[in-house]
Amino acid sequence: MQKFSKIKYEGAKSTNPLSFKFYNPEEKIGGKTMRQQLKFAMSYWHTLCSGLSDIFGQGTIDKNFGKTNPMDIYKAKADFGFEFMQNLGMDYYCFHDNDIAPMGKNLSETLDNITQMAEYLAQKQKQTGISLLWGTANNFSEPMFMSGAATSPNADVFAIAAAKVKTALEATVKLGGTGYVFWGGREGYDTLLNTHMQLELDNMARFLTMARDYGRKIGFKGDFYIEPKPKEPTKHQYDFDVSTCVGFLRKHGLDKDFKMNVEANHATLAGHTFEHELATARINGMFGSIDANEGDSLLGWDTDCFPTSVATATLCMLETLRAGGFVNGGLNFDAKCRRQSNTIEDL
Ligand code: XLS
Ligand code: NI
Ligand code: NI
Repeated sequence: MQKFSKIKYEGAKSTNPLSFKFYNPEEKIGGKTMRQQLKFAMSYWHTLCSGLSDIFGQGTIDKNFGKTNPMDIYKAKADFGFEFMQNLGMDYYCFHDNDIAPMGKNLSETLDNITQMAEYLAQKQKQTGISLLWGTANNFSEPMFMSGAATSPNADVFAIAAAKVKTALEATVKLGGTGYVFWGGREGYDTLLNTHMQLELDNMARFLTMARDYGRKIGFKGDFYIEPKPKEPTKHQYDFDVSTCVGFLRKHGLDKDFKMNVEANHATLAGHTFEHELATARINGMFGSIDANEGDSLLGWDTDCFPTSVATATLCMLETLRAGGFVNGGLNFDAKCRRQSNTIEDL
């Protein structure tokens, strides 16, 4: 599937579309190389999993990499992904548990697949020197998570979500990840008429506390992150914006272990600028990591476009420098191609 080789810095005058015009990894800016300053990361889900489907149509690109057996498909994704990162000169990646391994017939088989694939990724990291920026668990796609995970009214769902986080944390620790993300896509509600909001928020705090305690117990030294988002898919999400999350974490004594993973398009969905959210995290001592993307001012959802606004990117990097630069965090491209950009070159 791979049709290009290493992408190089060729300068602003280059007409080669597969070259860097301004990103010169070894050039020093503010005492660090651009490579250290920017810490680019590949999102496993968009890059290696998304077939570019939308609610009106099936995918336009096949990401099975010529394989049919489930485990082989996921190994092929990893093989392609690491080659892709090497060609682009990316040093980091981020994943959800479900991105790296196929679902099994039951929960224990699914968790087992994740653990097996983490072994495979560990080998790939060793061969290439590429590291894990952060891991997470997908506790929103499967039907059982229709009313949330940690805030589901069903105790079994809470337990399954916890088991998935446990395994994803173990995989993150095994792979030396410096972050662990919680994005609560369905942790919220659609109507108060059938929602016990206080119980749900307390359950979310219990869930995060257990995850924090377990992570520290198994040797996770990195940062836990909350990734705020006000809506989509749920109408009202509890992790609305950075301010809301800071208040929640302080209330529940989690502010020493948690920081923010700020996503550009989530900021704009909350009615803020990206830099506002980054500055709010910074002044509260919770500047952590960034999901780099952009929205479309005419569309009211998370379009996950690649960032193209030089002005916004500049303000984002200014805030990053003001915060002292990335420590455990980095710039994860939580961004995907449009449906029509369905070739590997587009990627
Ligand atoms: C969705 C989120 C998601 C998180 C990881 O809107 O951005 O992709 O980054 O679960
Ligand atoms: Ni994100
Ligand atoms: Ni998002």
